[in-house]
Amino acid sequence: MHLLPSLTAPARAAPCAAAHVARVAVRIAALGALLLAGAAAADPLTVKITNQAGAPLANAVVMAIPPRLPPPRKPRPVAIEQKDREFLPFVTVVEVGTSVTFPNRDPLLHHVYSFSPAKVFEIKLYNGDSRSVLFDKPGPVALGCNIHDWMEAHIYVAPTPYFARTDAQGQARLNLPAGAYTLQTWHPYQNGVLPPTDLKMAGPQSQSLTLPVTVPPAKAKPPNDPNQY
Ligand SMILES: [Cu+2]
Repeated sequence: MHLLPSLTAPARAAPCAAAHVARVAVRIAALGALLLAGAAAADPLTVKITNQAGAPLANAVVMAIPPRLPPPRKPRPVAIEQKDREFLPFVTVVEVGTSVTFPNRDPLLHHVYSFSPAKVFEIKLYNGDSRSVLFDKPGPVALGCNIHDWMEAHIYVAPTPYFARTDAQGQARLNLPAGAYTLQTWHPYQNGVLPPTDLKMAGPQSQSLTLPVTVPPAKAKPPNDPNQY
């Protein structure tokens, strides 16, 4: 019996199309206001990371993990280029579920691979565009090239949509809706793991962290020989 009103409701609403349009417009306006309110509620968090010597640490990943993740959205596609026999950029952070392509901009072949538990894959000798690789598990992924031993890059697959990478000044900037988070950091050369810290966002915040790193010696990059590789 209680189904009857909802079944008859559209029939009653139908004759007055103008009123229906107005109601939809009101709903869209309300949704817009809600979205604006949501955007306004996000506050900037600046995290400055230094190494054990007090120098700014670039290429560190900063992640803020809320107790409940927001509804999943379609992550933007990401590309990691190969240019002048190097990967660009050196560190990329993506959300779980992101597809990454590895366009080869060099006039020679590369062979990209990872043996990392978060994603094992290889794209055999190729040139130009690559197929895309889905990163569906969180964690670090170290990239190499089978042909060019010195080529190195890293992807961190983050379990949250809230992340940033530190710039040359060691600063990462995130915009976070008010609430509680666990703050996690990562760097490809970190010497030990920083314990996660609790973060309460209720207005703009900044934090300073020290992440000790051990940078391995750079691998020699031979001069380009067009007759070889
Ligand atoms: Cu290569």
